[in-house]
Amino acid sequence: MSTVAEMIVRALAEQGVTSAWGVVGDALNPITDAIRRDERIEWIGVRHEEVAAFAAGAQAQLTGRLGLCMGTVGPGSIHLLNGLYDAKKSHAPVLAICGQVPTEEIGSNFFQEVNNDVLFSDVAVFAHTVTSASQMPQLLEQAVNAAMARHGVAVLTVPGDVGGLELPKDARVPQFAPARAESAAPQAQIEGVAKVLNDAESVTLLVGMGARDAREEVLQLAERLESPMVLTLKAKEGLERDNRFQIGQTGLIGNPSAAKALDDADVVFLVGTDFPYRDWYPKDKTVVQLDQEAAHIGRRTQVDHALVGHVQPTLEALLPSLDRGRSDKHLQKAVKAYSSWVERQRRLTDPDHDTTLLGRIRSIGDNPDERIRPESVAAALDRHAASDAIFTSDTGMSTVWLSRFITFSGRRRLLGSYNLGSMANAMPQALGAQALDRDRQVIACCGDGGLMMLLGDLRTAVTYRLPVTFVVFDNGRLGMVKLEQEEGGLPEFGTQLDNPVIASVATSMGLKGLRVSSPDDLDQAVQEALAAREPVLLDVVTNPDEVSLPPKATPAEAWGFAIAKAKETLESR
Ligand SMILES: Cc1ncc(C[n+]2csc(CCOP(=O)(O)OP(=O)(O)O)c2C)c(N)n1
Repeated sequence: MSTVAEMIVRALAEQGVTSAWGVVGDALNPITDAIRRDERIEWIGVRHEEVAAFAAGAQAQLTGRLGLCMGTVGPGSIHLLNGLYDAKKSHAPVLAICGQVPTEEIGSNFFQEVNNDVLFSDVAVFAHTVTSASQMPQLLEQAVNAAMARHGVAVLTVPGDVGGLELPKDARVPQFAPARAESAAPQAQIEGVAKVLNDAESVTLLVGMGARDAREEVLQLAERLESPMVLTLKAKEGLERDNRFQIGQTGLIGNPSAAKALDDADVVFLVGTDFPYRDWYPKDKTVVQLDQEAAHIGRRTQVDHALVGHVQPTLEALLPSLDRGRSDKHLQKAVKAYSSWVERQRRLTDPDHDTTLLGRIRSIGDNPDERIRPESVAAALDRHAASDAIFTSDTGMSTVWLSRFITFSGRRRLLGSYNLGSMANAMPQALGAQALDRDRQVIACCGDGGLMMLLGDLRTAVTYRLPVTFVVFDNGRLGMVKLEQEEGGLPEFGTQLDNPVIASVATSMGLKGLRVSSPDDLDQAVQEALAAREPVLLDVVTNPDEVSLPPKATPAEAWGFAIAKAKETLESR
């Protein structure tokens, strides 16, 4: 005889789930007890359920397998929401098992009762409540199949009295659907696109994470077309290394050579990307888009020629039809511009070098020379991190520094809240990554604002022996908002953070806490933090005035920045 809860846990363990993240509580008791007895899934009890959902989403993104998180009745489940939205928008298959009031009370506005099927209806591809044992295993199968096939969130709500119900004697063993086969776009589409590409003088590729498993084909495409390749942030991992065609990112975090290469091309070829920023697509180009989802075609910019299929088999079918022997002028121009931008960036990490306009504007305020530049922190991490390190970055300026200074050579991986754009993601995602493999180096690049939002779960790293390196860009600010305000010509308001000494907080929470505030000590501190084989928090006091201007700042933004600085200076006098 087995129960609903036991069936769920057994089936999930057999599906490859290795961790369950959540906070225990009444309605979940039969399920968490089944986890305890089964022993194949590690229970990781967090301090806030949002952390559970972010961690499960991180695991799903890194492995392609199902992530699992749990929240108990009402508020415990509501707390999952933000992390589940991140999973949804990152296309991560995650199952959330939520508690519910006893079945006889459902609908009576009982204590803590929330209608989960309605609550999760926007975030989930499947959200249903199990009210009897006879619905199993069908509801579980549908939930897992929906999450896996539609790369999204499934929510299974289990009232307290249902988890412990015995299954009927003839209950089936759950069976999950195999993955869908990858298919190429139709031949007629491929032939049409081959002609467009062969006729074009210059082609620039914008490549997203949909192409991550097609590295060889994408490189061959760039070679055949002599095309510069702009990578989205999410495509950096896997595609940046050993790639002479790549010219970094575009968009707010990007670099001017990427935007220019897109502007200069006759044809822009979007490969496996849903890059959302409309303003950063070039105008009046012939646009080709390859995506496995027909619904993604043309939703960011007008598209002239569509290829609907998976990237790898479609490019494999397209490549033989592309002419060889094209001029490499367009490629060389873009690569040269990119290399000189990289060199200028590298000089920014040199503390003695600040001759830029930005540096001069900054010096209107106060003398920043003694403070650590965040760029230098990212550059030091890049130098000393392992070639297979997993990086996570918080929404905020740390994502900018990471995208510009951390290179994704070797087998490094990268996670962030790059589609939802939630703060506080880096720490929980790092916990999720580390629980998959405690021997692999995991580095969380956290904003001080982001870290403090879910601070309690630093302790989870200690409790579960997750030796993450948390690096805090401690600028005492909501830095990205400060930048937005200044670009809009507003004086800085509401962005200052009255932080405690974050390293000391970490120490009292049982982590190794290190604090560094002088540029001279930075490199040594980064090495020491990365060498620790325990949870460590490196609190780097960085210069809050260090901002990054977008690669194509409009005159209005540049003026706004100058005016804001002048206002702040006058007001401080
Ligand atoms: C949950 C959430 N709240 C608010 C925002 C808006 N927001 C985006 S970045 C940011 C500031 C981030 O500050 P911090 O974590 O200190 O990083 P910094 O930009 O200073 O590096 C804010 C408030 C958000 N994206 N997510």
